[in-house]
Amino acid sequence: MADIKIYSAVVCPYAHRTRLVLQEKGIDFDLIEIDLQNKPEGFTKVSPYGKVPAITHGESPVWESAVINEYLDEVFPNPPLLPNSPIAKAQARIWIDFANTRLVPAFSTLLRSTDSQKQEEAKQELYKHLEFIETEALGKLSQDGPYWFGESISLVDFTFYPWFER
Ligand SMILES: N[C@@H](CCC(=O)N[C@@H](CS)C(=O)NCC(=O)O)C(=O)O
Repeated sequence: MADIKIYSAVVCPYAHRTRLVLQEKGIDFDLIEIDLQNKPEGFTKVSPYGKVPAITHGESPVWESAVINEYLDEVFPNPPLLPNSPIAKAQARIWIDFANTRLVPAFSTLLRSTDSQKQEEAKQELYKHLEFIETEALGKLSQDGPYWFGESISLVDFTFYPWFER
């Protein structure tokens, strides 16, 4: 039995973020697939918001994909997935926050809205965020390689990837 358990759902892009980080670090883990329509009894003990992903490390639960991923990076430092310097680390966190508070909400609104006027507004909002990424991130930070910060893959790549893939 692995020390790390991840509670995941095959359809969930947030859970994919954490699964990607576990794979990248080569961490041994047990995967527990959660049926989100029929959550198992006691699930809120490991995931108080009732959402995936959540992990347990030994007996300790951690939830929220961005928090889990930073936790894993601290506890399993190789390969490191955040830059070293405080300013670069702050930049990484700004982009992770951008994904969570801007890109993903715009994406979800576009996906879910049934009204054509609302769809159009959501599309414009999503375009605005994508253009911002293109100029402020890809145009400035990514020039030395294929990843967000150039040569090395980071938590920022794993944060955005499930939405870019979709
Ligand atoms: N902010 C959370 C979002 C997680 C989330 O929304 N997960 C969805 C599945 S993709 C979920 O578990 N939904 C079940 C529910 O809300 O009951 C994170 O980053 O981990």
